[in-house]
Amino acid sequence: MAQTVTTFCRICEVLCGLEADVENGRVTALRPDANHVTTHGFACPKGLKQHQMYTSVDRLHRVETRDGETWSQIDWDTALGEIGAKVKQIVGEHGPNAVAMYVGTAAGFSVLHPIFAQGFMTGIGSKNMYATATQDCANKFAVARAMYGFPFTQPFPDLDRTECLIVTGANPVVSKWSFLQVPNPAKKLKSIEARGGKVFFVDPRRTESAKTAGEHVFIRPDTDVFFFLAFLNELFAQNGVDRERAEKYTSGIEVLRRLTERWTPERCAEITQIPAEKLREMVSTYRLARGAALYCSTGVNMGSRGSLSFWLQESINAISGNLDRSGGTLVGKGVFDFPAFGKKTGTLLRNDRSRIGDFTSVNDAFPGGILADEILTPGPNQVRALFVTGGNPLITMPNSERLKHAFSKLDLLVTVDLYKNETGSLAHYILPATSPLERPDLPFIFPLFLGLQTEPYLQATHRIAEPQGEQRDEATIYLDLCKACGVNLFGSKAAQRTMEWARNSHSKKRPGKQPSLPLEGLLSGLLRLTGQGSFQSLAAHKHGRKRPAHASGTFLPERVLTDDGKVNLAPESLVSEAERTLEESFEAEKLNRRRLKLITKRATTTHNSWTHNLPDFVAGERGTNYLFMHPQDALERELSQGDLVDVTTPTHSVRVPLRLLSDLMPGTVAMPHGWGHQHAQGLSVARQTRGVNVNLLAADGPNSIERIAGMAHLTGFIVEVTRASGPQAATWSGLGNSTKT
Ligand SMILES: Nc1nc2c(c(=O)[nH]1)N[C@H]1C(S)=C(S)[C@@H](COP(=O)(O)OP(=O)(O)OC[C@H]3O[C@@H](n4cnc5c(=O)[nH]c(N)nc54)[C@H](O)[C@@H]3O)O[C@H]1N2
Ligand SMILES: Nc1nc2c(c(=O)[nH]1)N[C@H]1C(S)=C(S)[C@@H](COP(=O)(O)OP(=O)(O)OC[C@H]3O[C@@H](n4cnc5c(=O)[nH]c(N)nc54)[C@H](O)[C@@H]3O)O[C@H]1N2
Ligand code: SF4
Ligand SMILES: [Mo]
Repeated sequence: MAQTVTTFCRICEVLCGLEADVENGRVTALRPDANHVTTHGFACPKGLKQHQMYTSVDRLHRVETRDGETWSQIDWDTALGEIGAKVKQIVGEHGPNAVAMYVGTAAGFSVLHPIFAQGFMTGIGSKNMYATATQDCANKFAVARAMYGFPFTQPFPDLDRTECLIVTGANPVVSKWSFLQVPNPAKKLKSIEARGGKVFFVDPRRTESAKTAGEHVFIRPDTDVFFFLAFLNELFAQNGVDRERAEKYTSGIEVLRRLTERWTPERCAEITQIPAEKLREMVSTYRLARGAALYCSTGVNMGSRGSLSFWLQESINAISGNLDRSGGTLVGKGVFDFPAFGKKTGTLLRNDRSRIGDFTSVNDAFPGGILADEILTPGPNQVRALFVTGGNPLITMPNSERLKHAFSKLDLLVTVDLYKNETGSLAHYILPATSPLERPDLPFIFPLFLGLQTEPYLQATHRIAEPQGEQRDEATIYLDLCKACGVNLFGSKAAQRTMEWARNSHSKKRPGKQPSLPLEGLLSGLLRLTGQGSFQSLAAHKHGRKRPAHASGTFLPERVLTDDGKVNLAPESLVSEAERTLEESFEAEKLNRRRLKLITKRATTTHNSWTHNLPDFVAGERGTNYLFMHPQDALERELSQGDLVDVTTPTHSVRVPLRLLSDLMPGTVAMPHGWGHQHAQGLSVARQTRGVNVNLLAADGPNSIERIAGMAHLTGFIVEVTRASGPQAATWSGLGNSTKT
C-alpha cells in the first residue's frame, strides 16, 4: 500500500519541502509540498527526480574494492579491517598527516556527515583536510573571520525589505542562492521590484536571473575587485558613509578610504567596462535606498581576487550603515549562537600552515589547489592516503589531469559515495552511503546553526526510504573507521565508547538491517541541547516549524567577535595584499583587455558533477556541454555555431562544439562544469555523454591559487579559442581528445 509522507530535499540550499509516495520502503513519486511553511510548493526537476537517481542500476549496493583493473564486492568487516590496517601502517611509518580527506558538497547537506568525518580526522590527528570551500566560498570564510571575528558570521541580504539589491556573480534563478535559504528565488526577486525596489545584476552574462527581474550590468570577467573599489571610492565621494554608525561599530575606515582614493569610477571602468556614469547611478541608488544590500557569490569567489572583492563588498555594506539594518544585510541566529561557541572553543579557528605554499588554513582546511602537490612532493607529511566523502574532486577541482595523476600515486584512496564516479573509479575502496532519502536529518548547518534563511524555520525528516543494499550512513561509517584504525572519534575515548555503545545497542534492535548509530537520537540530542525539543516533536510538524523572524540591530552591538568588538574594515592581511597586488593586477588586466576570458555556467538540471547519470537530464542537446561565445567574437574568428573548437590554456586544451550566445559580454566565453564522465566506471548513462571537463583547463599549484583563502581560480581566466585542427579535427569525444599543452 502506498503511503504519503513529507520530507525535504537535501540537494541544494532551498531545502524544498517535498511530499513522497512510498511503497514497500521505496519512494515511487515526489511532489512539491504545497503546505510547507516556507517553500510553499516550490521545487525543481532535480529534487523531484532524485529518487530515480537513487534507484539507478548504478547505485552502489555493496562495498567495492579494486585490484588493478578488477573490481570485487566485499563485506563491510573485511573492508574496514583492510582499510584500518593500511591506515595504521601509513600513520605508523609516516605520521598522521599522511592521511588526508576531501569533504565534498554532498557532505555539507547532512548534519552528521561532516561532524563525524571531522571526528575521524581529528581522531587520526591529521591536519590535512580539504573541502569544496576552496572551489566555492573559502574567501567568504577567511574574510568574515578577519572582519567579524568568526568565519561563519555571514551577513545576508534582507530580501523581504530591501529597496536596492546589487547581485554580483550569482545567478539565483538557476542556482537558487548560496549562503542563504530562499524559498523561491525568482519570486523573491520579482517581489523586490513589485514593491518599487531596484535590483542590479553585475555579470558578464545576461543571466536567467537578470531576465527575471531588475537591470543587468555587464562586467568584464574577474575584474570585480575594481568594481568594488570604484563603488567605495564613489560612496566616499557621494558622502554615503553613515559616520555615526561607522564610528561606533567599525574600525579602520580611514585606511579603507585611503586605499580606495586612487580607484575612481573612470579609472576602474577601463578594466571593468562598467561606464563611470552607470557606476555613479548604482552608488546613488544604493545610497538613497532605505535599506540596500550588495551580495556576491561564486562568480566573484572563484575569480583570482575573491577575498579582496568580498572584503570590499562587506565594507560597503558596513560603512553605508546597511549592515545589521532592516532592508540591508542581516546576521541570522541559528538554534544556538554557533559563532560565540566557536570563538570560545577555538572551533574552526586553527591557524595551520600548509606544507606546500605556506597557506593558512581556512575553517581548519587547506586549499584543494595544492592537493596534487601535497601528494606528489616527497618529504615529511606527504599525503599518501585520501578519503573522499560526498565529492568528486577529479571533475570539480582545478587541473584535473594532474590531480588524476596524483591520485594514481596514492597508497590508499577511499571514497564514500552513492556511485562509482570518476574519483571512485581510481579508488582502492568505495564505501556505499545511504542517500538523503534513506536517512533522517535536519536542515544542514547553515540554516540550523546560523539561521541563514530568509524565513527562519526548522524541520526534521525521518528516513523515508529503505536502503536496498548494504549502504550505511556516513556517521556510522566514520565511527566504524575510527575503530578500525585504532583511533577515537574527535580523539576522545569517551566519545568513541559512547557512540560505539549507542551503535551496537541500536543495531541490535534492527535485526537484518545494516548496523547504524541511532541517528534520530543523535539529532534529538542536538535539538534538545539547543532548547528545540525532541526530533520526534519537530518531525510531527510535517511541513516545518517556523522560528522567530530575524531582527535587525542585534548584531553590531553584541555579536561581533573581533578583539575590540568592532567590525574590522582594514584587516592587516587584506590591506597588505591589496597594496601588494592591485596596481600590478590593474596593469595586467589592461594588457589582456582583448583576450577571451572563460566563465562558468550552471544549468537547472545539473548539480556540479553528479546529475548527468539520469537519462532525462542528458537527453538530446543536453548530452554535452558547449563552449558559448558571443556572435561578434565568433565572427572575428570565422567560427560558427556547431564548429568544433579547441579551448586552450597553459595547463591544457579541450575540444568542444561551439554555441553562439548573444547574452554574453563580448570577450567572454562560457563553459559549464561538471562534465567529462567518459572514464567513470560506475555511471553507465553519464559515461556515454560527450561533455568535457572544463577544469582540465584551470591551473593548480601554490602560484595559481588565490593567496588569502587559497581559492582555486575557476572563472574569468584567459583562454585561446581556435577552430579544431590537426589529424583528429573532425572528432571529439570528451576527455579522449583533450591534450596537455
Ligand atoms: N569550473 C568550475 N568548477 C567548479 C564550479 C564551477 O562553477 N565551475 N563549482 C564549484 C563548486 S561551487 C563546488 S561546491 C564544487 C563541488 O565539488 P564536489 O563536491 O567535489 O562535486 P559534486 O559533483 O557536488 O560531488 C558530490 C558527490 O557526492 C555524491 N553524493 C550525493 N549524495 C550523497 C550522499 O548523500 N552521501 C554521499 N556520501 N555522497 C553523496 C555524488 O554522487 C557526487 O559524487 O565544484 C566546484 N567546481
Ligand atoms: N542547477 C544547479 N544549481 C546549483 C548548483 C549546480 O551545479 N546546478 N550548484 C550549487 C552550488 S554547490 C553552489 S556553490 C551554488 C552557486 O550559486 P551561484 O554562485 O549563484 O552560481 P552560478 O549560478 O554559477 O552563478 C555565478 C554567476 O557568476 C557569473 N560570473 C562568472 N564569472 C564572473 C566574474 O568574473 N564576475 C562576475 N561578476 N560574475 C561572474 C556567471 O555568469 C553566473 O551568472 O549553486 C548551487 N545550485
Ligand atoms: S531547488 Fe531543487 S535541488 Fe534545490 S532543494 Fe529544491 S528541489 Fe532540491
Ligand atoms: Mo558550491
